[in-house]
Amino acid sequence: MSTAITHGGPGLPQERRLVTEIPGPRSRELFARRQAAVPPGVSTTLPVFVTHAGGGVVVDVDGNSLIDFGSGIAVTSVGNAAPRVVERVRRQVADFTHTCFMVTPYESYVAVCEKLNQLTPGDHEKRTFLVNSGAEAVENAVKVARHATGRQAVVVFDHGYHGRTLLTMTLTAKNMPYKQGFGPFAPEVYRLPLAYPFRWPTGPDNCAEEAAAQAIDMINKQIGAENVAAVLIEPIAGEGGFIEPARGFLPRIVEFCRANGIVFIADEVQTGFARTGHLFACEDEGIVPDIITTAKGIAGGLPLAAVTGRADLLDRVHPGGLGGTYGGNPLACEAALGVLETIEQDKLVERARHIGEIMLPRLRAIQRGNPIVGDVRGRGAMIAIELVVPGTKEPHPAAEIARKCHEQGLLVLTAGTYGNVLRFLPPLVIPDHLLEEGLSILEKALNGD
Ligand code: PLZ
Repeated sequence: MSTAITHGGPGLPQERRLVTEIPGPRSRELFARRQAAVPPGVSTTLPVFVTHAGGGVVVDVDGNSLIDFGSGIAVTSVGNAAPRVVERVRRQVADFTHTCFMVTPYESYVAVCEKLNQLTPGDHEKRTFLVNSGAEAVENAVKVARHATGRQAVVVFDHGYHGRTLLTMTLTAKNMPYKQGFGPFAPEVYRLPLAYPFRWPTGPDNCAEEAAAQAIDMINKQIGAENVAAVLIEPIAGEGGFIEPARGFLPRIVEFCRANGIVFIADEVQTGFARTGHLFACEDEGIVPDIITTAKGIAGGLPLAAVTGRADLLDRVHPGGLGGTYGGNPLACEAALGVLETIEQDKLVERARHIGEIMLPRLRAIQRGNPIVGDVRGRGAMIAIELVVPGTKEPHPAAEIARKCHEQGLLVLTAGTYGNVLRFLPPLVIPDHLLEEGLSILEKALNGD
């Protein structure tokens, strides 16, 4: 194992380096221990055990340095062990680790909420409260919407992913692996078609209008708009395969919600915090959600999530109706403040756009030469390719291509309702040469080299 490395962060050598096969012998040993101690229900994408990570690389116990196109599923957008995050957390852990904000508060929680109220779309008066995970944020957003409207129904969309708790698993579209055997599910959840341009039956051109018309008709006819507490949607479907709803679809749905007293909730757990080349993906079409849920990229890897929304909705809930022991833990809040400083000072919104400008043209060139690539899509540093059987739209499994990339030291993730999407979520601080090298590895894997 390399002895030069003493800690992670951006100081790690920014290089791909393979010194054993992937996974190497130390990782295989640890994996055997893991198999005996951890149930298989918790799966593993790439079974190398990590010792350090930073910039655009992940270093394993065998001394291999892999290019990171995953960011721990869109979490370490500022990089792993980002200096401002490390420094703030280091200071905080020495001062105090926890009091419970509901017992005796501390300033950093309030500062994070102030920042989110200011930075999320819309200049109306807002409130924020903090929880631990994306699922918890979504679940709480629904609680608030139901409480504020006195209604029960929640509308979600095909290909949506919202979490693994009972309610958020119910809100999630895909059965395997998320729901199979875990029922019964929560009541009053209704799923409608999503404006998925690549797979819309009449083609992409009329997708937005047709999908919106169908959704609105189904709400009116099957649920009754007056029974709907909330419409919940990811502005880009993440786990579902980085599906950007056809332009015009989201504004139409928002307009319908406004006209019918329905709370519009944007789930920006995966898309938030500069990932898409905006601070929040809703900004792309000027969407102002009533409530926005955030997590992942918010705190550089420390567990934190937030519910931000219209003050008149959030203030309705009675004292004590919202909370949790760890929500807005002081370490996570300091990390979030470090993340927000980093995004601003290091201009990571622009950096995300730059990543998209490198990736999209190269992926489109690969698509022109390789008919297995059916679609190239995404924004900023949230980019995907959808694989098909050449000449058709039959899904072609992404896992085998991902495995070839892994063997070559490129960490990529799969996604998609049909498991045929390769998604790329590099840390926003990844150097350009690693992006280029990663794309070359991907190109070879797709070509079967
Ligand atoms: N909403 C839009 O993407 C989490 C799931 C990983 P938690 N996505 C990664 C897995 O297989 O469990 C996600 C999301 C959107 C909600 C969530 C849930 O966030 O922090 O995983 O609870």
